[in-house]
Amino acid sequence: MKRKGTIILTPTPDLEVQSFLLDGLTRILPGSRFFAEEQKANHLTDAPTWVVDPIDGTLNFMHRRDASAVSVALLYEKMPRFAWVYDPYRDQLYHAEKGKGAFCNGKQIHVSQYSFENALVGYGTSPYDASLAKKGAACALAFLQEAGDLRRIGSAALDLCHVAAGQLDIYFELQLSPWDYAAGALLVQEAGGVFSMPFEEVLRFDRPAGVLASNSVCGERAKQLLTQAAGS
Ligand code: LIP
Repeated sequence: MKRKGTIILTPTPDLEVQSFLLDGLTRILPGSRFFAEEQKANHLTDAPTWVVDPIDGTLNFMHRRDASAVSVALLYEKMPRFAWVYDPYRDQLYHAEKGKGAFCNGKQIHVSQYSFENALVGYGTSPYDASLAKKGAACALAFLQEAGDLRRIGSAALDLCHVAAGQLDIYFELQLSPWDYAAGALLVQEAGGVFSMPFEEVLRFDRPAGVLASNSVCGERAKQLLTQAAGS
């Protein structure tokens, strides 16, 4: 259960979608493990593990804004091997398999080639951690001053799909949970982009982390600006 102020952010559909997914995924891969947003205990091992966000963009969903997605990744040895993100409002299914490319409704997708100065930058505000609000806003301002423009969708999974599809050039968020980014990370990588965790030593999918995704042109400048603006 998530709380922001007095609002309880775990609407019933979250739990219902998660239960439906866990039941179906278990039948597809008997014995597989789960690392899911609405599960109480999560522990990532080397075993095949489904990392599931039943409704990414919960606040949008609760306000009937058409920007939420179902995000599922299959990890093996703690790294994503398969990814699926479904946007029900546009009936778009993004999927990727390690080493075999990224696709949207079966059509291969690729990151953009825009330069940093012309980049469209998506970002997340980590709304469940008020202590990150000012730092996140400072990072957004830095990108607004140096890159093309900003967009805030409110679903990290969709933001990462849009980077993979070349509709965003950069995406960052100072703290996200593995179920928000595990599928999107593989989609970005398989679409020719860069997915990194500028504040971690290595890519990790076992606990919340700050994330940065970009096309192949903007990566270094984006990482430099983000780490500088975040004060690390
Ligand atoms: C959300 C992310 C969003 C982020 C929020 C939250 P949720 O996922 O997709 O980008 O800003 O903090 O994590 O909670 O709606 O599944």
